[in-house]
Amino acid sequence: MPTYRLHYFPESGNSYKLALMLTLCGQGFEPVWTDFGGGVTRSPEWRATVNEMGEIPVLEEDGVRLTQTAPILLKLAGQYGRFGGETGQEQFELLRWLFWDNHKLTGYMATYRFDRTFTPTPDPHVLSYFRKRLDDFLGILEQHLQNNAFAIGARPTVADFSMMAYLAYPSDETGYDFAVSHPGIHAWLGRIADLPGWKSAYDLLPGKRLKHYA
Ligand SMILES: N[C@@H](CCC(=O)N[C@@H](CS)C(=O)NCC(=O)O)C(=O)O
Repeated sequence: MPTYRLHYFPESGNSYKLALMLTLCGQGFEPVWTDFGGGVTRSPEWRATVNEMGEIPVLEEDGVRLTQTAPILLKLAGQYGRFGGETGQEQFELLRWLFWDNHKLTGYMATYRFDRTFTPTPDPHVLSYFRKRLDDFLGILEQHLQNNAFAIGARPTVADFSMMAYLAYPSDETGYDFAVSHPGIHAWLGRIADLPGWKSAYDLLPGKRLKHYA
């Protein structure tokens, strides 16, 4: 069994993707809380010794540092034989949603939520630009989930964990009440939360929180 250490901060949906995948695969990890709000990941020392890309999360597997959640999720899916694609077509679909998530859904939701909720004076024009883009992306996901139980069909995969992570935080952080605005997304979040062993982000990622302004 490999030993895992996860460098994270609790509000990091990207960290939640990995924490949830490890948990659902029955793997424990040592949580390494990181002072993101204090600027640690911007320091030259952290970038030189932990992640040259200046990003959280970092997953250490038997001391080897891994970054970028999409390839890490795919690697874990292969290692544990769970939540991956089983055919070439499924693997293609899985990658399609992972790329879309990283570029569009997570990319915008993470930035929107951070600015909206965890910064003292967000620029309303910037927030409104992000919100407009997100409304479009969430509409696309809603439409897809009206016809599919999970991202690539009938069973959950790492594409679901990637897309779900930022949407599963409390609505006073995301600024969306999906039960009201996006019933398909709301029902899909419920299906993921019903998976055996599922835990919320703040259950899996303990420690000091960022100041909540919104
Ligand atoms: N594509 C990366 C995104 C990681 C990411 O953006 N992490 C955030 C925190 S959740 C971060 O460290 N941001 C620093 C920055 O954008 O400067 C992944 O999937 O791991």
